Amino acid sequence: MDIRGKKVVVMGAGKSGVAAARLLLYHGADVVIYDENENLDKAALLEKVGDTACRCIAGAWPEAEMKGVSLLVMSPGIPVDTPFVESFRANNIPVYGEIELAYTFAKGPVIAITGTNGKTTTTALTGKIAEDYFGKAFVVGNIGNPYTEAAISIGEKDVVVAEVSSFQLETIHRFHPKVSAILNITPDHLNRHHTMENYIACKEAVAQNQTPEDLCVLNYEDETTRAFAKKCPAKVCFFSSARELEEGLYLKEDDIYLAENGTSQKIMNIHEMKLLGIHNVENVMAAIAMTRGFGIPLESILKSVKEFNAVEHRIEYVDTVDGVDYYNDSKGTNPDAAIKGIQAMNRKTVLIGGGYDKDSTYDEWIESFEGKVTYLILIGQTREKIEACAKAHGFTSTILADSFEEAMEIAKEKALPGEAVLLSPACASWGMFPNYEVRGQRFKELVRAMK
Ligand code: UMA
Repeated sequence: MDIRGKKVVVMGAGKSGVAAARLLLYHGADVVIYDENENLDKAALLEKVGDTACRCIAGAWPEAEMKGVSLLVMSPGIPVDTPFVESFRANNIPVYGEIELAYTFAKGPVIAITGTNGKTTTTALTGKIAEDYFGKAFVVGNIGNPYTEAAISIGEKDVVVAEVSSFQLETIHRFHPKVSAILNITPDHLNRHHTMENYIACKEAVAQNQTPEDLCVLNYEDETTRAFAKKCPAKVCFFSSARELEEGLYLKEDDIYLAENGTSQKIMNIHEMKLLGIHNVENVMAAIAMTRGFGIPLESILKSVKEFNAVEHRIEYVDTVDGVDYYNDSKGTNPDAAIKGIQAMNRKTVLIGGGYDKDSTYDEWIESFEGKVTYLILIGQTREKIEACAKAHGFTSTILADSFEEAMEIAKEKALPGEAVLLSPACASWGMFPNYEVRGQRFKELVRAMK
C-alpha cells in the first residue's frame, strides 16, 4: 500500500491511535488524528506521536477536513456504525481498523487469538512458546501492545502473536493469520455489537481470509465455535475439556492428550502447569494446538507451558493482610470471566463487583456464588442493576459503595481471617478507570497500603 503523501484520518487518540499515526507518518502519510474528546491535551498527544507534521483535531469534526482524505483508520474502542464513519464510507473512503493497517505493513506470519474469555492468557502463553523456540516473537494487539506500534520492526520471518478483540475484527479486510483460535463465545459487548449474531460474526471473522492450508483452533465444548467448524475455511483442530476426541487435544481426568492420525498420546499432567482452573487447561490446550500447528516441536512447547505463570489481573494473588488473601481479577470484565474467578476460589469470599454497563445480564454470575460469596460489594454504574438481580436470586448480602476506595474499606472490614477478598467485577472499568489494568493496579496499591 502506498500512502506516501496521502491524507489519512486516524480516529481516537489513545494507545492505538498514537501507534497508528506513528506507523503512517513513518510511511510518509499526511496524518490527522481526530478525537471526540474536546478537552484532549493536544500538545501532550503530539509529543507522544513525536512528529510535528502530524495534526490533531478534538471535539467537533470540521466538514471541510473531509477534502482529500484517502483512508480512515479506526481505534478499536470507537463504534463503526456512526454517522461520522458512514460519511467516509459514503464518499468511498476505505475504513481500516488498526489491526488491518498494521497487517498491511508488517511482514511476519501471524497467530491470532480471539474469544470472549481467556484470550490474554492464551496470547501471553502462545507468545512465550514462540519466543522460547524462535528466540523472538512479537506479542501484540488487545493485550495492550498495539500491533501498529510493532509493525515497523516486524521482519518477514518474525512471528506475530496477536490478541484480537471483536472490536478489532470488525474492521479487518485482508488480515490473514496462518493460525487462528476462537476460544469461546459468550455474550459480551452487546451495547457495541447490538446482537449476539453480530458479535459472533466479528469473532468468526478472524478466520475469514484463511484457506485449507491454514489452521483454526476451536473449542469443542462451546456450541457456537463447534458449529463454526462446518463453515470455517481453514483446517480445524478442536480442543475439549469434557470428552475424548478422535483428533485434537482433550482433557481426561488430570491429563492432557493429543490425538492425531488415529493415535492418542498423553502429553502432560495438569498439575505440571502453574495456571489454575479448567478454563486455563482449555487455554493451554489451545496454545499447544496453535503452536504445534505452526510447526514448533511438542517437547519445546511443553517445556514453555510448564514454566508459564498467570497473567497480571487474572485471578492474581496480591498479598495476605490480617489472615485474608487478596486476589486481583480486574480482567473479569464480563459475567462469564467473573464466574471463572469465583470458581477458582476455594473458600469463603468477599467479592467486589460492578462497573460500566455493557448490557450484560448477571443471573448466571450470581448463581455461581453457591454459598461461597459472603458479601457482594458493588460499585459503579451497574451497582443497582446487579443488586436487584442478586435479590431476585435470593442473595441479599449486597453493599453499595460510592467509590472504589470505600469498597476496599468495606471488604477489609467484612472479610474474616482465612477468607479471601476477590476483585472480579463482571463489568468493564470505564467510567471509574481508563481501563481494567488501572483498576487492578489501584486494587493492588490499596491492598499494599493496608499492611
Ligand atoms: N474516543 C472517541 N470516540 C468514541 C470513543 C472513544 O473519540 O466514541 C476516543 C477517546 O476520547 C480516547 C480514544 O478514543 O482518546 C480511545 O481509543 P480506544 O478506546 O480504542 O483505546 P486505546 O487506548 O487505543 O486502546 C485500544 C483497546 N481499547 C478498547 O478496545 C476499548 C485496548 O483494549 C487495547 O489494549 C489497545 O487498543 C491496544 O491494541 C482494552 C480493552 O478494554 C484492553 N479491550 C476490550 C476487552 O478486552 O474487553 C475489547
